[in-house]
Amino acid sequence: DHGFDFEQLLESHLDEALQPPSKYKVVLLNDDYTPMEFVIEVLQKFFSLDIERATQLMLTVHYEGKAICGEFTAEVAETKVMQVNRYAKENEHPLLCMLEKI
Ligand code: TYC
Repeated sequence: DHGFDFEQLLESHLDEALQPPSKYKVVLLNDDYTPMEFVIEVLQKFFSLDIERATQLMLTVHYEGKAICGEFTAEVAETKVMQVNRYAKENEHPLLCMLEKI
């Protein structure tokens, strides 16, 4: 019939609600100018890494070109990317952070 299928609509909404929220990787990119100390500071400040982990991750980016800082829900990931890129700009460094959908 041409009646609206409420049962199917309800079922699809319930299915959707059961899905885990989509996740994003936050990726940090290398450049030739940002001081290593500044990158370490950023990783401690915005990703709650201790100084050893922050240094290791900075060196991975430095030698490999990029590295994943963490996996977050869309909203948290977008906020971290904005915070890092704004903080780098404020301090006049070319450091860039990006989102990668998983
Ligand atoms: N390559 C930079 C340098 O030699 C350091 C650096 C590391 C820059 C990581 C950005 O995401 C970065 N000073």
